[in-house]
Amino acid sequence: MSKVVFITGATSGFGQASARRFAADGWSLVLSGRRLERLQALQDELAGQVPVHIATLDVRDSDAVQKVVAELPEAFLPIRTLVNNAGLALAPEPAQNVALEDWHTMIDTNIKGLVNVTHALLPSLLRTGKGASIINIGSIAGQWPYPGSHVYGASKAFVKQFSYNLRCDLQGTGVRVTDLAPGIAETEFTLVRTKGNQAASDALYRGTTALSAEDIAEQIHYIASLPDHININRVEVMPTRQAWSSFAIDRD
Ligand code: NDP
Ligand code: 8X3
Repeated sequence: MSKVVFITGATSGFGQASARRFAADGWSLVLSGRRLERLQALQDELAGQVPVHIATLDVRDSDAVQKVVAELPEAFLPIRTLVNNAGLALAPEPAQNVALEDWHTMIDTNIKGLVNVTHALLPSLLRTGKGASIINIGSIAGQWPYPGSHVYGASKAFVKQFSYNLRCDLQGTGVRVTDLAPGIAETEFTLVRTKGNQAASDALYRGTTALSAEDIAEQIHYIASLPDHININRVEVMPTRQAWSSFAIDRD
């Protein structure tokens, strides 16, 4: 029987590249996201290779999450790997200038959305048991502070600690949990973060070599494909051309 991966945020970036990577290895795909046309295009692209089930889903809506999971076709059960990838950053500016609504959107998506999907799929992952994986997409922003990261970084710190804590409770079930924390990667992430400012997005990635969506998809597939007895707790991946910076000192 083919292994099944459930990917949130499969309409772009890491999620979309992961769908292609798992398909190349013969996994069956459950692909979700809010943009139906993109899900359909990806299904059209990959359905010749592997079974593909698509579901429009806003992870913030816990009832919708439960419905999508309840309506999974038998052929796509049980789930072996959950890739909790859907997420976003907003308002890369000082905290004191940010609209409360933007903070709420990040909390609702990156924290509550990830929790909604995890809760709904845990029974299926437990049915798989040995070899099952939850791969949570965190960020270097969950480990390292920087200006303009405010709630985004804090939400990814939640992802890290939730991953570790889940591991504790799932001990003995065979279900593995990983916090995969990428650094700068060129996707639609900055376009979303700047609310559609293509010039700002282009400027961020210009003149350097960011990670690609495919780089991270490769990591995700690798983690999911390790022998059952290996759990990678956390991976932090930066491009070679990104590193930390010095402390900021306020001077007279
Ligand atoms: P993209 O913007 O390219 O993709 C984000 C995906 O998340 C889209 O498929 C989008 O789908 C989905 N998404 C956003 N909000 C929701 C929602 N409410 N419900 C369901 N799906 C949602 O960005 P990336 O691929 O770069 O980001 C993927 C993950 O990686 C995020 O969690 C991000 O925080 C994290 N990350 C990104 C880094 C980067 O530099 N790019 C670095 C470190 C971590 P749709 O709009 O169709 O719903
Ligand atoms: C996004 C990566 O470097 O913008 O999670 O914080 S970064």
